[in-house]
Amino acid sequence: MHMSRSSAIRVVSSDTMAPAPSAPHIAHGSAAVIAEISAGLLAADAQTSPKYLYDSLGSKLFEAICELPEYYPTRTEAAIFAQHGADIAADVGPGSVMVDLGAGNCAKAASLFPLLQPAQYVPVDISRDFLLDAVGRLQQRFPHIEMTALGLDFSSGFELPASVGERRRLFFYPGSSIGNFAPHEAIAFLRRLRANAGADGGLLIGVDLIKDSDVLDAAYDDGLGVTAAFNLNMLRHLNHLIGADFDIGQWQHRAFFNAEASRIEMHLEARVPQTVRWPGHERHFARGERIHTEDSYKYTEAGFIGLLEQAGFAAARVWTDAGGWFAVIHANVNAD
Ligand code: AVI
Repeated sequence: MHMSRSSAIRVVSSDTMAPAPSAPHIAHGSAAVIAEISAGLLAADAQTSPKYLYDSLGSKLFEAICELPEYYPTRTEAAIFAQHGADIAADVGPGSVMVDLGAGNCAKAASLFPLLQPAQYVPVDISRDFLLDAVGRLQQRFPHIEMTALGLDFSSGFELPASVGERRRLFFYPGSSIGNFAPHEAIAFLRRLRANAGADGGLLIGVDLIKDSDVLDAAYDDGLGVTAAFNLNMLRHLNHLIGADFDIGQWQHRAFFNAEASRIEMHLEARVPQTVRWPGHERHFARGERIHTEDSYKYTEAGFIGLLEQAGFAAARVWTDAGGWFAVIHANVNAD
């Protein structure tokens, strides 16, 4: 692996979000995006992929969610890193190639650089421009760490390019984002990481744990209504992408813990009967009918370790907070 004090930041591929508000009936999404969204909206139980929560306003609303008193995952995970950082770093070891999945502003990983001491940092995010800004600033603070930014959607499969060092790859996937995959999808995703990690690779991941449903419900339906705005903003984004005429005032946010499925479900519910139109299609929604917009799965420690094992990881170490609300897990590739 090449290392230099003034290593250039490489951007290997790009993908951009399309956030600006637009008039209904003008579609700005690609044909594939329009087809995917249309199929979900026309299904008997209407649903959309949670990735459409994240246009530029949606990303800002998610940042605001992370500041809410009710939304415990971000601060609980940060507290685990603050309390157990040295122990985690000893388990991981210095000199890894740290591949940060969904890096955003790279702040979480950067706060761990002094402890984890990676040789190379590889932030991956769908939002290339945002990433470039963040990595540019970071490279100045940490000139001895080689940085290679990857602008790509890693959720739908990826191969790491040759510019990413092959020895000791550490996938860093904090924030319990793994919970936004259904368990079978999570296993498939973890298997892809395993395949890209090499024989001496590993994974450092944040996982949200099952807890009292009142705590979970409040985290996804906060008093200030920020999560409601985050969810409703998806309709604005869909109007832009497929040229639909969703009237946001006619919809309301619903979020609740489904204990049987061990997941928070987020939905948008029609306040009144209405027909939504977009080029070539229309869909009638009865009052109270819902669009399922996101799931956020919650695990037991043992349940998640079982998932890791099925995906080809072994020797997991787990750190949790005193309340057992959240877990940070380090697992190595099972080389057997
Ligand atoms: C990004 N992801 C881990 C968040 C979660 O908790 O599932 C997304 C979110 N949805 C509503 N609030 C936060």
